[in-house]
Amino acid sequence: MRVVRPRPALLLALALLGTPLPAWAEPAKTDSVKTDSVKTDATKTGTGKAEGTLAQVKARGHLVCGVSPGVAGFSVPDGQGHWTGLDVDFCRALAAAIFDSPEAVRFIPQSSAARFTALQSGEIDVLARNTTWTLSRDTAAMNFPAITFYDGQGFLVRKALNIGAVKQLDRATICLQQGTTTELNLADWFRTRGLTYQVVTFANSEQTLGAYESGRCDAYSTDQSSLYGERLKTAHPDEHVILSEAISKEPFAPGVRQGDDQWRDIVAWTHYAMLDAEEAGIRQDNVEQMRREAPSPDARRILGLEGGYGERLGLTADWVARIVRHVGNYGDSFARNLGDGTPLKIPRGLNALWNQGGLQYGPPIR
Ligand SMILES: N[C@@H](CCC(=O)N[C@@H](CS)C(=O)NCC(=O)O)C(=O)O
Repeated sequence: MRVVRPRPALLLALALLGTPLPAWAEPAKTDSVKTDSVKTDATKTGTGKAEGTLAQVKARGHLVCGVSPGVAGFSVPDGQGHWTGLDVDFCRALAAAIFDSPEAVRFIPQSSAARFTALQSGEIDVLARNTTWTLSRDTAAMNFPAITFYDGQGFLVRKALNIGAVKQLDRATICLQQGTTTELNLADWFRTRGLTYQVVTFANSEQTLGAYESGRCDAYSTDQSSLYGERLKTAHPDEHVILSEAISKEPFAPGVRQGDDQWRDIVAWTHYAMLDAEEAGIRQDNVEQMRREAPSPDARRILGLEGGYGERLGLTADWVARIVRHVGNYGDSFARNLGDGTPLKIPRGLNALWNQGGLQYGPPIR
């Protein structure tokens, strides 16, 4: 089995210093069972202050958000350094709730391998980076307050290969990104079925896609939501297809440091507020009208006309109105970044609201 595994300089430096690598950063041994276990001693020593993130953010005057360097629909910078995407919107929503400004946020791109260290070290306040919530990441390194996107691992293949099912990739060479859940799921899936494969891993998606396109691999595997954008980046998107099968659960959640309950609540309820606003019919294009016209008791609580729920989070009464005014509800953000009106055209699927056949369910604001 050929395994090519370029190592980022940081990991190399840590290795040279004899520092134990966090397990998510360790090279996967594709010829033996590997779990995504995380060594707590290596990850609980971060210098980031666990307490008082909200106070730190307020004192600084802006939020610092770790995002993916470039995953279409989730976090993409334009030529002027302006970021857009579902993960970006989530951070803008936090900034809107805290500062009444979606611009009061600085985005710091994070590689797959370095993202958790950035959170632990205090470099970022929140990690919103197509990051899968797993038990080992949760217990060792961070907390995952809410699932902002339900995904699964998929495969991009050339149409010419005539492959309709993942099992037809037996003995194939597969390109993927190191430091991800992707390589662990792949090992499980193939092993369980007695199938074999070769894996070639890279430090970022640009290299991974480049290798796939140059014919070095038969398939490119990562989260299905990322593959929508990766396919469009190829020279001839029509020559590639994303297999419909997903081989894993990839619940994306923002990450925060352990030990700061207030910040964890703010991050969780920012997502729930966007869901509850959607469920109550409060959208970016009608939020002012909803605030003027006496809406339902539920909408009055959400919009801060009654109750003072925002203050309980350390925010203001109108925190949800701020979020929806500046960023929109969850459906607004999904439509703008991923939906039918975008080149990606990702179906709402599991990310529809619970009362529309999906899994997105905001607990009540009351
Ligand atoms: N959801 C998976 C994969 C996340 C991930 O890192 N995906 C890659 C592949 S699309 C990525 O974001 N790459 C962007 C880059 O490094 O430029 C995880 O949390 O491990």
